[in-house]
Amino acid sequence: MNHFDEVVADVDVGFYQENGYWIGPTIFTPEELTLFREHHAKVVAGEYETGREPHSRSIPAGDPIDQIVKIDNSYWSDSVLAKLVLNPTIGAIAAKLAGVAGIRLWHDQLLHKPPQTDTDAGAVGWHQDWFYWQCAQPANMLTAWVALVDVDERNGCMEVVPGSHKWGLQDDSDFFAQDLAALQQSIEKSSGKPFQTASCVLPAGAVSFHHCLTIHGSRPNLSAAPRLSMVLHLLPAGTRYKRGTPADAHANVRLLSGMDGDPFAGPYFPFLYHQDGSRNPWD
Ligand SMILES: O=C(O)CCC(=O)C(=O)O
Repeated sequence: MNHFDEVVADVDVGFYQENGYWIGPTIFTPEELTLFREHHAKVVAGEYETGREPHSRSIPAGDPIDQIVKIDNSYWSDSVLAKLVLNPTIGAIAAKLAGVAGIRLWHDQLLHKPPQTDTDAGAVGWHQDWFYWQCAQPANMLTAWVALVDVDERNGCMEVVPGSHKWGLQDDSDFFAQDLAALQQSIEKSSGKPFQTASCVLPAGAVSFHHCLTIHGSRPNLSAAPRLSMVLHLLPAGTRYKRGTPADAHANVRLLSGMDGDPFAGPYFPFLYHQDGSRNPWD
């Protein structure tokens, strides 16, 4: 029996399939977390251990942190964060939840949500991840959200709308929207469904998973310390490029030949896990 079979039971897979999310186990030790937080802070400060820039960052290094910092593909810049992002246990759990043989990285997202007592600027607007990823099909992708500190409602933990992965694609996704109430109203109107949320409360080192069509977002951080996390956007092996969708401008499309049906594969989409055991990060 593989280790992940002990931490994700069939009942958990059923919960994920029914609700579009699952609160997973604690994966990382306090010692690992200390190291991850140090390297997370280095990347936020623009200190890139590998000498390579991340793919993108929402605010330049050195600017005052008065809004959420979002850095994509931080693992290019830091080998310690790369170990977290390519964690095979997370990959194995994701494969089991999604019912697939192998899991690759789509891209990572380093998040630093500063304390925001006087403004809403730390919120993450309601969205479905696949709204931004329609170029990758089928829509069976998922996300692993790793807490580097304890997260709860006080510091703006992620909230999901259970079951919303069955509502189909909504047009109103907006990660950077700050008025959550207005966005909720608009999604409720277009979907015809009432919005109920569940909080993803996690101790440091634990991971939650959500389906790429699950609506999620988060409120501002009302605590005194930053909310620190690493987000692993994951790709079932065999996911292919669909040409001509509204997401054709996604950065990952530029890493392919451009042919309709190209597999998202190769070194830019490293494996976290494959059930045949022949996992090769740079395959
Ligand atoms: O961390 C948050 O509040 C939102 C993260 C998110 O959008 C995601 O994990 O896909």
